[in-house]
Amino acid sequence: MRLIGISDIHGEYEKLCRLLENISPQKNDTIVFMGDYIDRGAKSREVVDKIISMQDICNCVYLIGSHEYAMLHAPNDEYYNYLFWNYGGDATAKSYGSFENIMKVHADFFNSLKPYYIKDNYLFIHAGLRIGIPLEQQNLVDMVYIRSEFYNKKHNFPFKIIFGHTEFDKPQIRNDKICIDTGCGKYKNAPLTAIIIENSTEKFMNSDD
Ligand SMILES: [Mn+2]
Repeated sequence: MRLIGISDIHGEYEKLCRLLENISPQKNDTIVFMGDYIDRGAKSREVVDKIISMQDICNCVYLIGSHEYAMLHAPNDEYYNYLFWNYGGDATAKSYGSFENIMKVHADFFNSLKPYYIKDNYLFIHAGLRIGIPLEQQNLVDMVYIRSEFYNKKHNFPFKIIFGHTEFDKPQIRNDKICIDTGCGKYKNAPLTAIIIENSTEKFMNSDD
């Protein structure tokens, strides 16, 4: 029984497939997909189809990322419309044939994404939490967009927080949090990294392993 986190795939279907092959998920494993499935890379639609299909193999949880948040709000909000089209959304529209097709094809998926997932003493989330505010009062925009105000400070939530959103050249491991975004989709040769938790031990695997 492994608890696995994967974040920030960004349309990089081949890297996702290689990483999943390396992980070789089994029936009792749980994979928490931590958002930013779309944008930048060429195969957003294939990425979403692939992660949905993983439900046939193991337990899957799907969280919302900043790029899904921007896509969902783009039609009715000028600011998120700007963010979507200026941070790789053109690749997603192309992958689905058009912007409108994204929700025609995968509305059930995009409307079902969760803000976070708690298992044992771990909390998985796309970007982080606003420190000093109780979990139940957190704002979704913070949970998908927050950066240094979260990752540069110690928090006292009763969880180790596994997050992505801000890319580093390797996983960032602190006592209270771990970032696993290694720049997949943003940099050509950057790998996609997973955290694998088994028997209270945290390991990392990536698409180049
Ligand atoms: Mn991202």
